[in-house]
Amino acid sequence: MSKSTARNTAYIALGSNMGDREQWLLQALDALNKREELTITAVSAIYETDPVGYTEQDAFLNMVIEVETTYSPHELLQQQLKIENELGRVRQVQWGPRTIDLDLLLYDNMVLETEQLILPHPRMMERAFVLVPLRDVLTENHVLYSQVEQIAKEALHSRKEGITIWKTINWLNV
Ligand code: PH2
Ligand code: MG
Ligand code: MG
Repeated sequence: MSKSTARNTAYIALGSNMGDREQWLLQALDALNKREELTITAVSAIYETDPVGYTEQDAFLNMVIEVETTYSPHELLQQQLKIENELGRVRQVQWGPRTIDLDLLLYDNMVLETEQLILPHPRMMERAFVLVPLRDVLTENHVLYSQVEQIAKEALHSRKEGITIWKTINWLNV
């Protein structure tokens, strides 16, 4: 099947705070993009962010990507979990250190609540470490765009949230 038949747009947040954090992010991008059913269409900058929730852990690198995919939301979630496992993630402490975390934020404008998956991601609007990179890639016609834009701008410029731009990558060159 040709990748160009992909029709759905999804946004995935990535985070890492163990080992070579950038390598984990890049390996996850690579693993996702290798799949026929998915194409990465936009990549945010990489941000370094203070840990939220469980704060006795190292700083994270966070980013968000936009993908076009023929996977259903649940299929996409399964693929994300598979990649987390392939990249050696061990779940120890809830919200604790992790090599790589992939969270499905948005899938088109879908609103969904099942046992495995809630869309939009239930905590995303409270998490500046998600909204700041999401603002880099979210299309302006998305229903959440102006809200995301406003919260993200405030969070980045106030510097209260401990979020700094760490690196911009050109996805086509990595
Ligand atoms: N992820 C968490 C908990 N806390 N803090 C930051 N800064 N970045 C994260 O990705 C993160 C977190 C649970 O997934
Ligand atoms: Mg997470
Ligand atoms: Mg997760």
